[in-house]
Amino acid sequence: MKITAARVLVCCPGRNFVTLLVETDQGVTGIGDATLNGRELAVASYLTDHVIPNLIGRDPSRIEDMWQFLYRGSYWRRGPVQLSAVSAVDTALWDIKAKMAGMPLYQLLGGKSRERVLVYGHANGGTLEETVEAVGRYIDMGYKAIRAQSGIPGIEKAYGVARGTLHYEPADAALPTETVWDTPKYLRFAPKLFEALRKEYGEEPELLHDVHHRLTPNEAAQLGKSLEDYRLFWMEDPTPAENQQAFRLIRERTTTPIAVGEIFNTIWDAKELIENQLIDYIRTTVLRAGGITHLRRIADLASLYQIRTGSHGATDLSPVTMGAALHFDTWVPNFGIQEYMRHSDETDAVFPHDYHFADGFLHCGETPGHGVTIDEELAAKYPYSPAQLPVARLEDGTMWSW
Ligand code: CS2
Ligand code: MG
Repeated sequence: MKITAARVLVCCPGRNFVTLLVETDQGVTGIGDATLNGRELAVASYLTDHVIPNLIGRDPSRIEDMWQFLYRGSYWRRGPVQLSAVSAVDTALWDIKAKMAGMPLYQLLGGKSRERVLVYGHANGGTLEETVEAVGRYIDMGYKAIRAQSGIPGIEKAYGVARGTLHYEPADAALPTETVWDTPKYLRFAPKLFEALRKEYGEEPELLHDVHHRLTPNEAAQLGKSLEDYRLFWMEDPTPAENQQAFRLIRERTTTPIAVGEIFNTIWDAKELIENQLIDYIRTTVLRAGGITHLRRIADLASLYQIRTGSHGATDLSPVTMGAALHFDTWVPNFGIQEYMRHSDETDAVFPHDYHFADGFLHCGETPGHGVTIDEELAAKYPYSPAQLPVARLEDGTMWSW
């Protein structure tokens, strides 16, 4: 079996997506997602100019060897651009293998470990009251787990809050929107939000919260402690993880569970966090961390330390990633939860898929492969539109982590 052609499609059905199609001499095509929010064209070029010429004529069934060739074989390795490209190839090759086998992808991984995949949705509001209401709407839709983000008094354009009634889409302008951050205001506000949520909805709904790398380790420990009474499912990205040891300071001072890893690209980014049991959930995804092939290694390492998976699933990961992730989630023994930020109707129409939501869970389909395709004709109607993620500064102008 041989790869005969590969193509990159960039489209913008409501937001930008980069999709890789790998064609074979058996007439089977595999599809992978290569979207890197705000840096889409860098990955498209990495694929088109540097990866695709290497794919032609190779055997697509040699997934592991291809992974090693593209990662180890590349002298300049690691980072989000390379690994998003490698992930797209890997996802497309698993799609091809499963289609050739006539099986849904989870079967090739070892079969089902569960019947359905617990997901969390995104509730947000401009004020505490609006956020409480938004969480109620998610409960009404059947969600068992809900992430709550809120506008914060005195902070303009807080992370995670949608403008108008639209879903939250942070990449909102061709050049980054400037936002302002204030840690003391946030630390005073956050416990009030979760106190109000528990008061309104009781003990049962799982509540999650994303700190989005904004705090120092000590501040993160303060936040974690102040939220302990409200029993969060997790506190996400409490501090940047470049220095993995920083999490020791948080871990030693609070029992609030910690989730990290949506921006990680390899097992090396998570190694110390996992081996020292500094986190509870690892958020690496099929798309950002080397496809199914590498994510499986990360999940296996995590399983030795009773750390569970909680894959990133924001809207900037295309339905192709969601489809592949759901097969992974259906198989992986140490599954925790899957993020599920709903795509817009335009996005869903461009990427027909066989997964579906019911009663707070996503169910992957039984179509051979990962179950997601692309309608190329429709995609062509939505050309690429430049959009970058915002940046954050402190009130005095200092650059901060967004
Ligand atoms: C987030 C994302 O979903 C999450 O947890 O942190 O919204 C993140 O900001 C985007 O994926 C950035 O592209
Ligand atoms: Mg996050």
